[in-house]
Amino acid sequence: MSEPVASPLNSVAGGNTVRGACPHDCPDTCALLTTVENGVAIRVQGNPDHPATGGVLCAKVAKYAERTHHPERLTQPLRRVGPKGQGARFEPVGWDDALADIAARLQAIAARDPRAILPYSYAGTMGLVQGESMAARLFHRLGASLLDRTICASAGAEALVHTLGTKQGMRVEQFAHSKLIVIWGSNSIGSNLHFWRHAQEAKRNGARLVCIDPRRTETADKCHQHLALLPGTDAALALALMHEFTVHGWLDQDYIDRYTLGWDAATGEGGDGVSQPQAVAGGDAAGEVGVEISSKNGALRSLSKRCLLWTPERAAAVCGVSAQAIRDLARDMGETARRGEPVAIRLNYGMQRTRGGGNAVRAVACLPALLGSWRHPAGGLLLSSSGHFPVRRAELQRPDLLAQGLAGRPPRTINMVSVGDALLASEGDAVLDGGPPIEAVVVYNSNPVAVAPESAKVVQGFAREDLFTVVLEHFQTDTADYADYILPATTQLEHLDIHASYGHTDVLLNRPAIAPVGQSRSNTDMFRALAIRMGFDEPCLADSDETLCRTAYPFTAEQALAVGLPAEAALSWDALAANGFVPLPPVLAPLAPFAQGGFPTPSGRCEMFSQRLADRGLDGLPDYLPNHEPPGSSTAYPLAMISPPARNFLNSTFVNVQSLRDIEGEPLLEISAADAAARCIGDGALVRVFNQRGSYHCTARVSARARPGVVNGLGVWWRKLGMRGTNVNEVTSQALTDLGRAPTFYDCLVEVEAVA
Ligand SMILES: Nc1nc2c(c(=O)[nH]1)N[C@H]1C(S)=C(S)[C@@H](COP(=O)(O)OP(=O)(O)OC[C@H]3O[C@@H](n4cnc5c(=O)[nH]c(N)nc54)[C@H](O)[C@@H]3O)O[C@H]1N2
Ligand SMILES: Nc1nc2c(c(=O)[nH]1)N[C@H]1C(S)=C(S)[C@@H](COP(=O)(O)OP(=O)(O)OC[C@H]3O[C@@H](n4cnc5c(=O)[nH]c(N)nc54)[C@H](O)[C@@H]3O)O[C@H]1N2
Ligand code: SF4
Ligand SMILES: [Mo]
Repeated sequence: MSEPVASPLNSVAGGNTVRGACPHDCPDTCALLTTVENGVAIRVQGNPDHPATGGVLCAKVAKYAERTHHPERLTQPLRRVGPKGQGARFEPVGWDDALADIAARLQAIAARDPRAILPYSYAGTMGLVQGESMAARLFHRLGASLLDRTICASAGAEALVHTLGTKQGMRVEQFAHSKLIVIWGSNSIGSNLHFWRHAQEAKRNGARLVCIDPRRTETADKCHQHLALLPGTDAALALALMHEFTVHGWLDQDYIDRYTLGWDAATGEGGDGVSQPQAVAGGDAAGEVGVEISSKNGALRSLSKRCLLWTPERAAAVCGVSAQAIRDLARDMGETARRGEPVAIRLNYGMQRTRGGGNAVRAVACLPALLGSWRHPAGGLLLSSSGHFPVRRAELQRPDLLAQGLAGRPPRTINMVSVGDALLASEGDAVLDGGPPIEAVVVYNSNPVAVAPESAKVVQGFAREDLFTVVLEHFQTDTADYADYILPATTQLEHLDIHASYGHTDVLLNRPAIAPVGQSRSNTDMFRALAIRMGFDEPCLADSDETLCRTAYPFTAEQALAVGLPAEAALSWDALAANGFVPLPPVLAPLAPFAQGGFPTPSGRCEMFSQRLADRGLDGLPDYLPNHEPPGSSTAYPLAMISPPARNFLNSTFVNVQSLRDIEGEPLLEISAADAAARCIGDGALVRVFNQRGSYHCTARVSARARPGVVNGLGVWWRKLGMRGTNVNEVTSQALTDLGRAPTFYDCLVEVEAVA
């Protein structure tokens, strides 16, 4: 092999360089340039022509060639011999034998009840084709369980949809022109590097930067103000900011009157809007867990009244920060807005991983409307830009095939967060959603044994001898150790795909740069092959990757109109194929999208009060909901633990790339000097982190990055590459968030002890 693999879409960017897209679960969706020599990818760089990438990649993906040509890459199908789990042994098997046996085993289960088959996938690749296109078609046709893909972003997604009406927001490049940027629940330098470039430009232009994060991150280091609040207390802070905006007259009453719903009784049809102060206070204090803090009957309709209960002092006590810091932040935001200058919030995922994460996002998402920040292109908020993309999901995924597969049975959905409980559940358990026990799991684009909460149960579930497990992977991950078959998958350098982004507003195309390594096959190719062996002859189960790419978006005026968009929303396939990226047309990604309201909610307003939530028996207004495990509420487990990403890993991806693991060293637990001293823990000591669910070992890093009362367990290590075969998810719980059925990784109490 000397040339990049031949493909109609494999025209090179110049010489031996191929244009692609970063596949990872990262808001930045960078445009890649891969240099190929003798069939080997020797270098992966950022495409300088793509403005959002600016020619710069993060340290992880700069190592993508090392990962792709890793000596431990899976290059042939494998069948397990001997017991499941860490140390499991496998033998090579031919593709035909592997696919025939897998098809036969799945069909035997499907003959009884196809819902006993669970596909388990997430965002190992964000590609629309190698993600849920052919996979979804096959599992729909089969009638398999549906997977509720909630492990990351669904609390915030549901919150945004119930407040702004959509997952849309500011254009990311506009942050460069903001005058005050609040980075809320995000470590931009580690997780959103290309946003940080714009924030730095704003800073050079005199903008003030504020970081709201329990951890003193490298991003916090570079901001003017850092509020190190306790995990899960963001809604209290947001309500206190509203309090200050109100009492100091910083509200944009004109914007509120025209474009919002639920701020005061006039726009919200009355109701007292007042939750019970004594009950709310219960959330602050130890031992008063679970006090419901407001009426859920939909009668409370006035956020202006609710926020008046949240003095800075009261929020300060809940958040564990000073009242003055809250006043200062409110003043900065309020006075900047009053001067007519743009205030921008970069809201991310940190706050979503606690019980009240959905309410917290709703509360924060109300702030730009109160200040009128949406009037400016450089003001407002950005959580996710994914709602701008006109992805033709139904055409890609063909949910219509499900009825055929189910043959009269009701569909059943399994929440991926509860996979531990689901695998161990018996007939009738609620977590099985009315369907049968799970008999087979097909895992692709995910590593649940490492990333899902409450490892003890996840491991026990995957270890079931009667469970048939197939894992499509690049490497023998912790999950692959439990497989009956491991199928070698291509990486982004070896397959075709098309991308959206949740941090910018460009569509990207990824061309294969090299031939599949070894005998590896793309996810789509493997699912097409399984469909044939299962005897499914629907033509859509044979669509090529190029056809799937062309299906992903409206590329003609007729296709745009057919999905209810104006003709000018159609994308240009030719421009995408020529450049590797194409910006969304302005009609889909406007500057200042809500400058004149136009929120796509039922009322057309920014819904501070949501009738849709009230109709579900939930609080129609955002409120502070204490954690499932409130900091300070347990004497046995006095420390709150968060487990944010390690900068050089991407979730559990890259943990096995030596050059990156060398930088991270070993699993670390950041702990404050006071908490360490109280436990006789020195810097560098081996410690055990434990609670009622389990324990794991790591190295203590006594550090000002941890605030007193909170410990930071960094990164989702591969269990087998960490210490003693475990990782941080031994202690996290399967409890869910208020909205979006999402995980509560950062709502977790632990104790820490030195290990002799
Ligand atoms: N290098 C790197 N980049 C990544 C990832 C990775 O693993 N590594 N993961 C990717 C994925 S899957 C995602 S979803 C995104 C996440 O993207 P972001 O949310 O932008 O990034 P994180 O670094 O997870 O930042 C979350 C921050 O929230 C803080 N935090 C924890 N609890 C709370 C809280 O209750 N309130 C507030 N205000 N802050 C809190 C954490 O300390 C952490 O610094 O990043 C993506 N990018
Ligand atoms: N404690 C704790 N746990 C967490 C988090 C946390 O902050 N703290 N973060 C959570 C978050 S935000 C997320 S999004 C989840 C992420 O969880 P996952 O989506 O499971 O992410 P990864 O761990 O990166 O695993 C992705 C796997 O997909 C594989 N893969 C990549 N591309 C392909 C492909 O084309 N084909 C196939 N077959 N496989 C491919 C990779 O090799 C990798 O092993 O983890 C969650 N878990
Ligand atoms: S992980 Fe994010 S920052 Fe790194 S190359 Fe991919 S998209 Fe860019
Ligand atoms: Mo995520």
